[in-house]
Formats: sequence, C-alpha cells, structure tokens
Amino acid sequence: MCGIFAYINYFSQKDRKFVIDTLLNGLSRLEYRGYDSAGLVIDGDSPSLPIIYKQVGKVDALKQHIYATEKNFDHIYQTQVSMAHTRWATHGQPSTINSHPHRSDQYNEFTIVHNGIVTNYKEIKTILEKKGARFESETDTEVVAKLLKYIYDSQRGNKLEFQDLAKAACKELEGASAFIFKSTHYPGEIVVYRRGSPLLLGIKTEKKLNADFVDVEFANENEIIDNPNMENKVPSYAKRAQSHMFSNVEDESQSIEYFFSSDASAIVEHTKRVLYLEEDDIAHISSNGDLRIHRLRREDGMSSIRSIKTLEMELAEIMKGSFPHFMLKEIYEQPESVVNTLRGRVDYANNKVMLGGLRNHLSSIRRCRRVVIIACGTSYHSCIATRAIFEELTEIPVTLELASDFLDRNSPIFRDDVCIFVSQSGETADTILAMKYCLQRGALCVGVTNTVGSTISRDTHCGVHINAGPEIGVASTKAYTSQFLALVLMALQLGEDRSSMAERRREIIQGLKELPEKIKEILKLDGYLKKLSKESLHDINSLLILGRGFNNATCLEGALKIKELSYIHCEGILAGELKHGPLAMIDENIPIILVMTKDQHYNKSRNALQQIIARKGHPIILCTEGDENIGNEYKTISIPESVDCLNGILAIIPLQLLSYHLAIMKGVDVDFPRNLAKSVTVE
Ligand code: UD2
Ligand code: GLU
Ligand code: MG
Repeated sequence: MCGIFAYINYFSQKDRKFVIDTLLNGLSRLEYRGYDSAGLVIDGDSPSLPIIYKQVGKVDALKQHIYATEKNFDHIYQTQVSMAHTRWATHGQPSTINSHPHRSDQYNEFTIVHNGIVTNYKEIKTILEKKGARFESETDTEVVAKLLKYIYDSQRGNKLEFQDLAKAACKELEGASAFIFKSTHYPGEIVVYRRGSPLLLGIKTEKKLNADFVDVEFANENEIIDNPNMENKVPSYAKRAQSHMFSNVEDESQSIEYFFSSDASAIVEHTKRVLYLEEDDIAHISSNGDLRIHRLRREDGMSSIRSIKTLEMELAEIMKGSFPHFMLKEIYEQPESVVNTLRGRVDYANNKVMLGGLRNHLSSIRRCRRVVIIACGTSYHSCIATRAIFEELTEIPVTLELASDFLDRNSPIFRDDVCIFVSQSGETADTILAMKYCLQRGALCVGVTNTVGSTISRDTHCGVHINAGPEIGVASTKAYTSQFLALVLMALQLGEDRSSMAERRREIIQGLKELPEKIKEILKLDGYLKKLSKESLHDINSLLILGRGFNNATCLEGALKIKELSYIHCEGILAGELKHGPLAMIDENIPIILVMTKDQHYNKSRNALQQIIARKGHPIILCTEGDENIGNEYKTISIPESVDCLNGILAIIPLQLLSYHLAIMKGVDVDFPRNLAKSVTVE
C-alpha cells in the first residue's frame, strides 16, 4: 500500500540537502502506490540526534515543510542512515502524529517505518503499557518502536547486536509487514525486515563485489532469543557465517550506497543492481557498510543465498511521457501491451500457443478435477470475462472466487484442484492469503501476474507473466486486457489436446493477430467519447451498464472504472437479470449504456433493448461497427467486430476512456482516486 524508501551511504561526503532530496525523490517515485501522508528521518548534526519530519498530504507538502523548517542544509555526512515513508492509514486517521517514521521515545532512540499491519499490536501494546510505555499515536506501528527500546533497555551484560535485537522484536509480530529500523544506539547501521510486504535493496558502488550473491545466515539451532513477555533473559548470539560480499574489506576508502524500497521504480535511477528480500529475511548493514542477510529461524528447503540481479526496467518505462495522466498513457499503450502479452507465445502459422511457464505442468492441469480462479477487483473481472472460453476449450469445470469471500468461507480445496491466482501487482494481500491456503492443501497453484519477482510469481508452482509493463495509474486498464488475454492463451494451450476444438482454436488464434489494429481504431474514438461524456453524461448521479454473455465482464469492469474514478454510482448488470429486478429502475431519466455487440447473444441483447425502450429508457449503445439494426435515434459507440470471446478486450476500451473523461470533468486526480491504493497489500 504505502511506500518505503531508505538511503544509506558509507565513506563519501554527502550534504544534508542531497540526502533529503534523495529521500523525497524516492517517495515521489512511490507516490503512485497511493498514500495519505509522508515523513522521513535523517541523522542530525550527530547520529545521536535524528531529525524527523512528517506531513499529512502529498510528498510536495512534506518537501515544503522541510524547506521551511530545516536550517542546516549544508551539514556534511561521511556516513548516514536515513529513511522515508508514504503512509496509507490502516490504524488511526491520517494525521501528522500517526505518520511515519514512528519513534520509541522523545529522543528518537529507535525510529522505524512500516508497511502493512501488525495484527497483534493490541496485545503487545497492553504489555508495554503495563511496563510504563506511553504511546503518542494510534498506529500499530508505534508498538514496534517501543518494543525495540523495551528489549534494548532490559538487556543485562552483553549489548545485543542490532540484528539480534530486531530479531527478538520481530519474532513477536504477526501480520504482513515490511519494516526498516534505525537507532541512535547503532550509528551507521540499519536493519530491515520483510514479511508479507514487498521490499528490495539497490546497491551502488565502485567496489569490486566478491560474488553476485549474499549468503544467508541462519539462526543457531540452540539460540534463545528473548521475547517481550519479557522476563529479561539474556539472548544469545546468532552464529556467524564467514562470508562477506566484498573482497577488499581493508580498503574502506571506496564508497558504497544502499537504497531500500518497496519497489524498483524508486531504485532504477540510482542503480540497476538489486537484491530481492525473501519472506522473513532480515537484512542488516553494519557501520562499515557490510551487508548480511539473517533469518528468524532455520527452515528446510530455504535457499541459502540471495542473488544480486540486474534490473532491466528503464525509468522512462514508468514515466508518463507526453500524457497528462498515467491512466491515459496506459489506455493508449494497449496496442503494444497486448502484443507484449502475446510475444513469443503464439505460432500463427500452426495455430499453436506455447506458454513457457506452463510447459511442464500441462498434463497435471489437464488431469485436474476443476479449476478454481481466485482474484479481487479488476483482476476478478478478467476471470469472469474468460471463464466461458476456458470451459469451452478445456472442458474443465471452472469456478470463480473473490479472494476475500473465498477465505471467509474456508472453501474446501483438494490436491487434485488447480488454483489460478490473478493479480496485477502479485502482492494483493487477499489473493496471497488465498494462495497460501491453497498451497497448504496441496493444490497445484498457478499465478497470472504482471510483476516478475512478486510474491505470487515466486510462490506459485508455475504461471504466466502477462508482460503488460509497469502499470502506475491506480485504476487498472492495460493490465485488465493483458490478464484477459493471458487467460485466453492458457485456455488455448490447455485445450490443445482436443482435436474437436481445432477449428475454434484456429479462429481465436487468428483473431488475436488483429487485436492491436482494432484497439488502435477504438482509440480514435477518444475525442468523440470525450464529447459524449460532456453532452450526455455530465451531471449524472447514477449509470447502468447492461450486457450479457462475453460482455458481462465488460459491464462489471466498466462500472468499476466509473465508480473508482468519478465516484458516480454505476452498476454493471447482466442483461439476463433485468426482468428479475433491475428493470424496476428503468425510466426515461436513468442513464444507461447497453453493450450489444454481434455475437451469439446478440438477439437476446436486442430483447433487453426492447425491454428498456418499453419503459421509455434511452440507452447509449455500444455496438459492432455497421450494425444496421440500430436506428439513428440512438447515440452509439461502435467498435470493430472480433471473435466473440475476444470482444470484451475491445469493448472495455471505450468504457475506460469514458470513465477517464467523466473523472476529469469532475476534477478528480485520476491517477490517485480517493481512498484507493494501487497494490492492496492489506487484507
Ligand atoms: C521466459 C522469460 C522471458 C523470456 C522467455 C523466453 C522470465 C520472467 N521470463 O518467459 O523473459 O526469456 O522465457 O522464452 O524470465 N511463474 C510462476 N508464477 C507466476 C508467473 C510465472 O511460477 O505467477 C513462473 C513460470 O512458471 C515460469 C517463470 O515464472 O517458470 C517465467 O514465467 P513467464 O510467463 O515469464 O515465462 P516465459 O517462458 O513466457
Ligand atoms: N499500519 C500502519 C499505519 O496505519 C502502516 C500502514 C501503511 O502500510 O502505510 O500507520
Ligand atoms: Mg486493482
């Protein structure tokens, strides 16, 4: 949800202005994730006097606040540890006091930033309060800062090393989180902990790296790390492995910089060498700049190294280009993003599909008892859109599940089920929890995600990257069309053993080839759609989008876009359900869009039109180009004809554009609709 960014440098002179600007810039790269307040902590004139700045609202507001307050921009650091945060409130209102960084006490002995939720914070808070701690915020985060200090203060004899102190605290925490810890007791050191929320590390140095990986140091089997039930036992140390990442330890003259971030967009401009932390990793950087990875506990089968990878993403890829908003840019990218989803996967000459990620699992998937597809929001709509063709081509029964409801029901899952998880970010908390649930029950778990290296991509047995490129607008557009396509490809490949379907597969595969050109044609409607939204849809309080068959999902997804962007009530309704209730709403006043493209459900859709007309309704009709049955008394949005099951990829695009223009008319910042975040990493 929120963004975390930290900047640490060793053995090179940086002034305070540089450090602050680096942090603010890092936060602004993470802004797209959605947030309500921002803050940062830097070393003061001595590392024992950290300075915290916080502000409700945008990163810009924080910047203005700092520039108006900070007196000593010229202060020079040799080595410094600083970190910053954009918050998306879960516990306590967005307010300055609730913003991060949080601290252990008035001297800022321990400062922390946190993404996620500590689900058992109340219990810890109660214990700490009994021990005399006083809390200043309503957040779950603050208990962790206080817990660190409590454990630190209660040690006797040997002073704990920072990572051991952090381990002792983290062992007590439940819930999905990522943390960064800084302390006046450990100048020049930093500890980060990842459990359930994304975090990666960028490394920038001229130093020669010993290896392109970092060893993981497991906790000693016999280690007793103390807990905050807090009987003041003296914790023992973790056993050290001997490896170092750098060869020339004695040559400390060469500088090194580290960047921690919730995602790569804030790191690429500094360095392309990154290390993704795994679940439950604790990374520690010591005061001489040495990086080590530790684990809370020893597990079987856990890889004992973390490799340093080279990022291929260019910053340009994630910037807006000439478009006023990311969302519009992403809508316009669809002719390319669908090609990227298809690239290297379709053999048009032989009408075959080959998804590299599924190659080794095809026979087990084909043998399964049923396919359960699990997702949330827009991703869920891509599943509705493709369910029919999936069942038709594979003859495997498919059930669809909204992740949160699936979990609420403790739905039965068996070893011979195949569970598919669809998530743009691959970090959607509800979907991840559902995935863990299905993994535990022995089902084959398949991911469909846009983010290589994300939790879903890594923890599923196999899957498909949709390769749509980074999606930054909070309202998903190009990821939807690419998810849709990826699921169709999956169905095509799984159905390949069924010769009776060869002709149908051929028709669809040839249809895929034409999608980019058809999308380009639809994008030419942009000006017309802008006019339509001004003339026919300004001032509306409610809108119904009706359709059926392959376009049921188009209606649901179109309605979701309009809701989330323009805050107008909008409902996608299956036309077949009209007479079972919604028809009562129809009169001459209610705005309606009817999706009525030419496919096997066309005649039934025309019945829906009749039912609407009979109640004096006057719909805008989204139809196939050249449909001579639609009289010119109707406003229409006409799109090129395509294969029935691919129609939804085209039909959603005018609705995406319409929702964009409605939102702009209402003055909404479409890239950051209120109350929403890009990747929903809380349950
Ligand atoms: C892979 C490469 C691609 C290119 C291509 C050449 C990656 C990420 N992709 O693409 O860059 O070299 O081969 O043929 O290196 N996976 C999951 N869960 C998911 C998504 C994917 O487990 O949610 C697995 C998948 O089973 C496969 C791997 O990740 O083992 C890569 O998946 P992909 O869809 O990127 O694979 P492919 O062959 O299209
Ligand atoms: N739970 C924390 C809070 O409410 C962190 C939320 C976040 O991820 O931004 O402050
Ligand atoms: Mg979403």
